[in-house]
Amino acid sequence: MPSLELIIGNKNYSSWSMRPWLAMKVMRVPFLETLVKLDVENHCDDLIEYSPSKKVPVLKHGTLTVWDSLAILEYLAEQNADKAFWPADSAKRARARSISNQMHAGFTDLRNECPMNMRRKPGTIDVCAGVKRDVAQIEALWRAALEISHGPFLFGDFSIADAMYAPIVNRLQVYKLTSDQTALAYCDTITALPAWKEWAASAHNEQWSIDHAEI
Ligand SMILES: N[C@@H](CCC(=O)N[C@@H](CS)C(=O)NCC(=O)O)C(=O)O
Repeated sequence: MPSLELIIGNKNYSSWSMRPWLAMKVMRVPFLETLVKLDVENHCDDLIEYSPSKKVPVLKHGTLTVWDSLAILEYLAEQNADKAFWPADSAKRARARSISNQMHAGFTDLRNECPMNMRRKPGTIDVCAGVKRDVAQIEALWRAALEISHGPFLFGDFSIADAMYAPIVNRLQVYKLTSDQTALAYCDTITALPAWKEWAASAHNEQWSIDHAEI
C-alpha cells in the first residue's frame, strides 16, 4: 500500500489545507506532510508541480493525485471504511454531507472578509451585513446539529463535517464574531483537540506572513 502525502499551505492561513489535515490526524490516518509556502514568489510554479488546480490541499497516493479538500476527504472516507469519517447512519450522513457541501460552496462573505489567521490576537473588525448573515446561519446550523446529536461534535463523534467547519472556529474566535453560547462551547470542543493544538503550534512557529491576510 503506497503511503499518503498531503500537500498543504501555510498553517497560519491555509484554511482549506487544515480540513483534511485535521481529519487525518483525528482519524489516525498516517501521512507525510509537504508544506508549500503561499504568497511567496513562484508559489504558483511550486503548486503546479503538485496539482492541476494550482491550489492546496492536494493528496498523493502512489500515482493518484486528488485535489480539492472535500474530494480528498471523500477519498479518505472510502479508503478507510473502518474509520467513521462520515456518520454511519444514512440520515445523519446525508445531513453531514449537506452542511459540509454548504461550507465548501458558501459563506463567501465570511471567508473573504475574515481570513483564517491562527496567530491573530483576538479583536473585532467592522464587517458587512453578509458576514453577519453567514455567522448567524452557521450558528443556526451548528445549534440544529448539536441539538439532535447532543454533541460534543456536530454529529456526535468527530466527522468530516467538523473538519469542514474547523477554520470557521478560528474566524469566530479571532474576529470575535459570535456570542452564541452553543457556538462558543463548540469552538472550545474543536480547539481542545490535540490535532488542533498541533496545527496551531506549527502555525505560531511559522516565520512567514501574508500582508493581505492580516486584517
Ligand atoms: N476549493 C478548494 C480551494 C483551495 C484553495 O483555494 N486553496 C488556497 C489555499 S487555502 C490556495 O491554494 N491558494 C493558492 C492560490 O490561489 O494561488 C478546496 O476545497 O481545496
